[in-house]
Amino acid sequence: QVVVEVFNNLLTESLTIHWHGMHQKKSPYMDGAAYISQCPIQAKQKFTYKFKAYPAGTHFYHGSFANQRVDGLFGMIIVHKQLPTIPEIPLTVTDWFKEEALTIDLNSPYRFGVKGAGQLTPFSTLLGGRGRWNDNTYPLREYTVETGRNHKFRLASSAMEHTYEVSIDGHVLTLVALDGQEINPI
Ligand SMILES: [Cu+2]
Repeated sequence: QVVVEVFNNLLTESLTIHWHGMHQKKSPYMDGAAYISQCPIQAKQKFTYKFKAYPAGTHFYHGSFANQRVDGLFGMIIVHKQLPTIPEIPLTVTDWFKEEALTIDLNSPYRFGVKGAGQLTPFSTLLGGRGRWNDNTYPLREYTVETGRNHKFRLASSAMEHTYEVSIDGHVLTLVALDGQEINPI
C-alpha cells in the first residue's frame, strides 16, 4: 500500500498527481486524472493518495493537471518485487522549455513553422533533472559506476514533445523491461 499526502502549495493553480503505470485496481479515484477520476486539488489544499504498488517495475508519477509535468512536477516510482541484486540507478529524461508550461501554446514564438504545425523546440534536454542552456558551466548529473559490474538503469521519460533514444557511450545496454513489464532481454 502506498500512501502519499499531497499538499498543493501553489498560489493559484490546482493540481493532481497521476501514478503512471500503477493499475489502480479497486482504487480508480486515486489515478490522478484531473476532472476524470478526481477534482483537482486546489491551491493550499491537501489530498491523500492511497493505492497498491502494482505492478512491480520502473514507473513514474507526474502532474496531470494542465501541463505541470513539463514544469518539473514528476519523479520516479520504482516497485521492487525483491531486493535488487545489482546496483540500480534511476534516470529521468525530459525536454525543458524554460517558459512556463501554461504559457507555451500554438502562438508561442518558440514554436516552429506556421500555427498548428511543427513541434515545440525545447531549450534543453534534462537528464536526472539537469541540462544546459546557453552556458556550459552548469554541472550536469553524474553517475558513478563500478568497473566490470552490471548496473541497472531505471529510465523514465517525462518529455512533452519529443521521444528520445538513449545510449551510453562506450557501453552496451541490454533492455530487460519495458513499460513495467519484463521482456526477453535484447
Ligand atoms: Cu502518465
